[in-house]
Amino acid sequence: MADVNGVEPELSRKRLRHEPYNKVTVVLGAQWGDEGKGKVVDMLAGSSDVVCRCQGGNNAGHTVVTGDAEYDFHILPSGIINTSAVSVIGNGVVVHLGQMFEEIEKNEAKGLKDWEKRLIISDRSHIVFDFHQSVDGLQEQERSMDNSGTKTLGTTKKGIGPCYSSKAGRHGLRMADLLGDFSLFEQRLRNLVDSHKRMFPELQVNVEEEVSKYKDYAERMQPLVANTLAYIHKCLKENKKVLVEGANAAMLDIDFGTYPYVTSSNCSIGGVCTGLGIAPQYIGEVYGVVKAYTTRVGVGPFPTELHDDTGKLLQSRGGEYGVTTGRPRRCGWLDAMLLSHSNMVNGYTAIILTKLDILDELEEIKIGVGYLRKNGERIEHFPANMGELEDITVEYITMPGWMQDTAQCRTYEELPQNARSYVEKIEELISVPVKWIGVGKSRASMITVF
Ligand code: 2SA
Ligand code: GDP
Ligand code: MG
Repeated sequence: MADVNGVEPELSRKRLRHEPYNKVTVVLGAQWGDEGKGKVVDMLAGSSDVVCRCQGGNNAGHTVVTGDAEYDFHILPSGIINTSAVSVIGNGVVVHLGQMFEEIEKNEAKGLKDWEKRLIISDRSHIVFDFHQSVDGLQEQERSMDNSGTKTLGTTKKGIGPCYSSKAGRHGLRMADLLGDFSLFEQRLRNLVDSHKRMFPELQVNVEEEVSKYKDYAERMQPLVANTLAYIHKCLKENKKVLVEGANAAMLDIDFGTYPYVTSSNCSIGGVCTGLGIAPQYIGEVYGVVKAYTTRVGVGPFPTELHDDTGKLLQSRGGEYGVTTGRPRRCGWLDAMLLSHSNMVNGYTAIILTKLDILDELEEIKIGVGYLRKNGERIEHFPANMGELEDITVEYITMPGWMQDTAQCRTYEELPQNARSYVEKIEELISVPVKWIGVGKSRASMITVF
């Protein structure tokens, strides 16, 4: 029977079944972080209308080098310097407000302008309090005294784990609470402090100071907070280009990373859906950012780690120091077992290979291609058990280096033959094409392969 408008049900249903709107492009770290996501996002932000962060907090450190300045972003999306794109901090992100404002001021001094006109923060995002950061430090101290073998995790002490614990424990506070009835916010804040004090009696918190600080933040945040879910969907319907910037990386993912040596969010593709409210049918390109070797900052197993001069060379040539904490990053060879695992989780449509130039001086380059148990038995997939991972022997292939400066190369053909063979070997090992290759920090130092 026709409906009130005289439309037959079948026709009416057909109208409701629309093609997905415009699709979202996603940039994800494929290893243990610091692959160069900031630089990649800056490159893609130029042709994007919206750039979003979906998870993590200011533990992340994303570097963007423009012609005249070097920016480091922690909580702000790396697209914020692009004046034609709106930056969104999604519901899956945890935000320390004081440190966010500090980051904004620091970047204003470097030339960031009019950010308030193009920054939107989700009303569902959770607040990281100072006491979450103190608890992060206390938990690390406890772990260092633990005799069960975990040692410390080497967190950034930005309160990420404790804040996500509050979220999962359902007593966390969100931006929507801050902008709602303040007396209710104050009461919940006091309760949250009390519950943390019960867990950590040595925790010092000046609650009165906190309350008055947040009263001030409530006013400052009013114009910045919005329903980002509705905003993103409106943008997609209007055919706008939405880019998502993953923070941390697949091997730090709370489910698929090297647990417990991970961060507390889903840094993989699932975190894009839950951390922004983007359904899988709207996900388009998924770019995996792969550093041409491997680094890890913090504690935890690292099968292809180098403890020799080559490791030191990668660290010094690559400038491998944490952007948030300044800690030296551990360095090692590229690991195809790890990348295959990461690709299974994220389904990369293409790889962006960064820092190829850092390998320029090496006579030989190795790639880890298999894991063997001590008895010689082959391990087919990346192990879940950290004891097992710590005990494996890595099987390598060795490729000849190119011993030439690649920093000036701007086309794939200009790369030395051995560098191209290295790239093609990576494509073959993980069965994903390499779309861009980074040969330097600057915006210009990116080769488009296809
Ligand atoms: P947390 O603070 O709870 O998220 O730490 C848990 C683990 O996650 C690692 N982690 C990182 N790894 C690489 N890069 C990160 N960002 C900074 C950077 C790190 C820095 O860009 O360099 O400056 O040290 C990052 N954030 C968290 C962390 O090392 C723990 O292993
Ligand atoms: P992110 O966390 O993934 O954004 O990466 P980080 O910013 O923490 O670390 C990457 C570092 O490598 C930064 O200092 C970048 O400027 C630098 N970088 C990115 N791509 C390249 C590249 O292709 N070559 C070189 N030499 N440096 C790069
Ligand atoms: Mg980083």
